[in-house]
Amino acid sequence: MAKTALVTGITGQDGAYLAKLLLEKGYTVWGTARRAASINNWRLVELGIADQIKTVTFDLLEDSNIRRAIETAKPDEVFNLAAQSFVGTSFDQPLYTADVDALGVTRILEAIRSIDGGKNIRFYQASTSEMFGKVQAVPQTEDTPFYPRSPYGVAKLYGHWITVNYRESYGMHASSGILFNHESPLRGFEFVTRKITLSLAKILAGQLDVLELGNLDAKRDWGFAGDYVEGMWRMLQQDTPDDYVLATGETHTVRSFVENAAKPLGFDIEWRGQDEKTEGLDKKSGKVIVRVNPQFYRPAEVDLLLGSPAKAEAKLGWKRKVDLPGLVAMMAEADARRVRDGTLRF
Ligand code: NDP
Ligand code: GDR
Repeated sequence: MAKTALVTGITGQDGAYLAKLLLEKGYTVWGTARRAASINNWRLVELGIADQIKTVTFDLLEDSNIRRAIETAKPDEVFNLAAQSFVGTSFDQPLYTADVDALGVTRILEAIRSIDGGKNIRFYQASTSEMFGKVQAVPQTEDTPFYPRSPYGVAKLYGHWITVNYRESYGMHASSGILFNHESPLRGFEFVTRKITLSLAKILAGQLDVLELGNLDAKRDWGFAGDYVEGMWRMLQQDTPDDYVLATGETHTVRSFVENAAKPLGFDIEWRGQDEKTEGLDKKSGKVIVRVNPQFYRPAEVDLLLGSPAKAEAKLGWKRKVDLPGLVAMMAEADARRVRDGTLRF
């Protein structure tokens, strides 16, 4: 029988890709959207699925609307992707971030538990490699101790453990995906990969002079969001709930992401200076097109993330398909086309 899913945060990057996947699998898909003057559904429009989603108004801060959303959608599976997801903002809004990313998870789990003791609804929590923070082992696995380095990471750690706790306390089918960074042409503009590809496209079109960045030496394990939503879905199809790392097993610096994104656009970057004096010169035009601005440094940084997807590969049969050069090319080309054609959506 066709299943029904409720996806919180469906207007975000992962929500849009997951909704597309679930529709392809024949699910009825309900998505939650925050009340706003106009719904921010550009990603669903870009994927051509906006009119196939049933929407319900919802905020993770409000207990009663969470219960109503679940009673209305009657889901077999709930994917909790909604979050204040920007690490930088969590330093400015730590209490809000905790309310949404930590307590919000408990609100959903309680709402699910209040229906038949939570036995008939499967739950996915969007946990994160930010929980590893100051890493205690390389590569990071499901067994690596956590040491979060931001209010976001701390809040997500609560969300992770409350999911484990409801699984163990009440026998709920609750799983947590510890996902490393995953990107796409639908990534939010404030995240570093999309900031890089969009800014370089604008520089190419003469709409921007310089791309300003923070820490160029941070290392991340970047994959493609389209691959990662497949892993989320697979977690909920298992007989037994569990926690899984999804990662590529490779790590790269922000600096090398810039170099890789610049190449297909015809730029050739040479780095000069150090730390906050670093500049990236385009050898062809002789112009500085990248500059460090300490405004984008974080009070505490996560220097290195590198995940091991071994458990997900063995137990879920999951494997990422897109590698870093493929991801960078996909994003750089999409942004160059949007800027050229004037089809950039917000
Ligand atoms: P996005 O920032 O693209 O999307 C976040 C979604 O959450 C949006 O739909 C947003 O709605 C919604 N949202 C924000 N605040 C609230 C709230 N108070 N109540 C209800 N909805 C809210 O994130 P991603 O798609 O990239 O990530 C999905 C999830 O996975 C997040 O939980 C993130 O923390 C986590 N994660 C992401 C990783 C990544 O690399 N992308 C890696 C690991 C974990 P609106 O459109 O109204 O703003
Ligand atoms: P992250 O992603 O914090 O890993 O969280 P982000 O792209 O914001 O930063 C990655 C690294 O790049 C460095 N950096 C910059 N970052 C931004 N945003 N802007 C800049 O100008 C800049 N310059 C350098 C950062 O310091 C950092 O080291 C993402 C989010 O999707 C989380 O929700 C998710 O949980 C984690 O990935 C896994």
